[in-house]
Amino acid sequence: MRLLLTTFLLAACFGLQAQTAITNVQGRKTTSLNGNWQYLIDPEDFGNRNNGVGTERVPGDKHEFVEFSFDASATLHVPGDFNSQLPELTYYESTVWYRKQFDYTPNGQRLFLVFGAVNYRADVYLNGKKIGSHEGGFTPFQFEITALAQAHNSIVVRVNNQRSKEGIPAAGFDWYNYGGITRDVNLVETPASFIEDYFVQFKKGAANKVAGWVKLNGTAAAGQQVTVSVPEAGISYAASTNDSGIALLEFPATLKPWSPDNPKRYTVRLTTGTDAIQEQIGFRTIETDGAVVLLNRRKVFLKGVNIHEEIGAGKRRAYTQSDALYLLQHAKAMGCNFVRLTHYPHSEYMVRMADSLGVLLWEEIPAWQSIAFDSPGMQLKLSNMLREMIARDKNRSSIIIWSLSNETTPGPARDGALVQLALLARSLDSTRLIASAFNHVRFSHTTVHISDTVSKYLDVIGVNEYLGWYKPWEAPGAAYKWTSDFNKPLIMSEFGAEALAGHHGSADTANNWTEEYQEEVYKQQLAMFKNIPFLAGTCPWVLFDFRSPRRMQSQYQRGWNRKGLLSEKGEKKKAWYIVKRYYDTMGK
Ligand code: GCB
Repeated sequence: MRLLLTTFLLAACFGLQAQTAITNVQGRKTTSLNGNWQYLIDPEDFGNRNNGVGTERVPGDKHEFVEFSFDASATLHVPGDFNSQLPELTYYESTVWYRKQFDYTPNGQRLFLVFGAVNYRADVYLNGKKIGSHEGGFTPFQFEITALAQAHNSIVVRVNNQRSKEGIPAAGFDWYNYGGITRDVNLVETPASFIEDYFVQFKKGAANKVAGWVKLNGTAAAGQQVTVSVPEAGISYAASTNDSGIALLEFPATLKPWSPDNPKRYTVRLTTGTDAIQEQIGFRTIETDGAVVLLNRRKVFLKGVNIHEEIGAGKRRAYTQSDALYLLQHAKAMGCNFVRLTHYPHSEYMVRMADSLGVLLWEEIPAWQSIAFDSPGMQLKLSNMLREMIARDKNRSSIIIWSLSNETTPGPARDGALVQLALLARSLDSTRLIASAFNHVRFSHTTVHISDTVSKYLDVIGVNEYLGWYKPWEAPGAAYKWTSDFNKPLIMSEFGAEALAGHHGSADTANNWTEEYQEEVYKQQLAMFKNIPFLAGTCPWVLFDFRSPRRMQSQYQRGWNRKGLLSEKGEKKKAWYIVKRYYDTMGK
């Protein structure tokens, strides 16, 4: 009874919820729904209130008055943000309705409609009926439409990118709020009983054992045999599913470990009586020992950089495979072996590209600064985002760190929420490191102390500090000392300063936006880093200048955060060479 009531209350509060997307969409039988989608711009969100657009209401008779129609509308490209596609949408933050029609011939398979990401809210209608909603702009979601699909179909999506205090991120954030159906949309066909999800990685700390699970979906999911094979390594392992349709895996394996120097991946095949799927998976271990990060049992220094999911030169969200290549190649060119994907899960192309190029990744949910941790439903929303991120990317060897938040303010509500998230992340994936980026460190002149108590629950502590920019130096960088309450690795997850590329002048005034000032900040930072014995990695803020409407300095910023080591066009600023030299001298 209680369960029924809870289910009812949840449904009443949240309406029809989208499902977590199936894993490895690329490895399935798909029909792409990318391309041109018709649209209606609805700044008042009127079509939502009178509830006619989603259901594609048509006049009942010649006296009924309906004031919308997709039929003669122009189109927006999907995937892609809407802001960069039409000048009138440049700063738009409200509702856009999208419509796509498709034909379908039933063939006995199950059918899923999978969205790679919609920023920020999506209400999805199929053939005039609402099939569910999703909140959160950076993770995939799906609906099973097997019973609803017809010969001719019409999908309508209400996309709304309005900021709100209860959103994640909340009302204010320092990046461009690109709205729209920003990632691929696919129809995925599966057999009645199919491989829904799986986790195949080295067992925590064991480079000679693979462990994980395979989860089947369908009425006959229990008691099925699942075979996992890695042909190149001569591995074939069979297990049976339990009553929940899950087969646990654990088998010895001699596999070359994946690393930035040798991003070796294996074709891994999963087979059941009715389904088969395969993909390229790399295997590596990642651990900490005191303040050291160990990759494949060897100490590694994380030579990182922060990247936003943006192609600045095109003033648009990045969303293609070649965008991913472009962004990661620029990180590699600076000598990086590590990238922090700020401040949200980037597209799946990005993590798969990192797998293939050999780039280690920090991936995080968009719990950025002023999240309303004590508002009802917030924990559930945070947990959903974490689950969806881990569900999508848990087989990617590039990902070594799940991050829970960025620059949130300590206090009972935040602390409780982050501890819950840390426990959840560990329960979903015991193999990776858990981190958070903090900015509340204690400065006492030239001593900096790390004391955020949530660190107890983390493997790696991230600190964002802007000495030389938001906080003036009190002495040269070399005079600073760092101490910590925790014997854990520190990643300097952000530091930097602004400079307009090509603008030169003195190195001693912050607000002249010169390359020389930015360069000097980096020199002082690197001098300081030499004194931090527990430093395990660094991530300058940020690789490219990026768009941020809050940046209104009219000579140098003009809507851009200028902390890039590269301009939005890829021009190297002087500080870029400082970081490059630092990383080159650190060796492998
Ligand atoms: C930060 C934030 C980052 C901002 C950056 C800045 O601390 O984490 O999102 O863009 O500072 O430039 O102010």
